[in-house]
Amino acid sequence: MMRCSATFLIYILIALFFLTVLPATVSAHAVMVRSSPDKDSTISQSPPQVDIWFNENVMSAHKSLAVINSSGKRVDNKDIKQEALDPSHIFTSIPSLPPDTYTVRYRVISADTHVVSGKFSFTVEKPD
Ligand SMILES: [Cu+2]
Repeated sequence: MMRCSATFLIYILIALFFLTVLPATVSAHAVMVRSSPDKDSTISQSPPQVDIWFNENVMSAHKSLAVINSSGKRVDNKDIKQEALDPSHIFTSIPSLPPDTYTVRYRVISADTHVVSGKFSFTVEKPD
């Protein structure tokens, strides 16, 4: 009986190890750290492209980045690229954007195979 419960205790400890220690090391998926235009920024001129940088390299497969205007219409050139020498950087070109608030939606696959998606906005203001 003693022996049985000691074995049981070891199983509990092993289970606790996998539940607590392992996820901390495995779930280190990519996080957006910077963008251009900046998140929530207001700019006076339409930028030539929209850039996103992650804290680590992301996979080249299944990446997406869309720029959507306030009416819900997609306005980017649908030519997403990834920087060859820095795979943490994805970008897409855009036409000259009229004043409006735009939402950037992205979706990439982390090095740990987890899907990471998110969105942020920027505003192109009317020139005075
Ligand atoms: Cu992950």
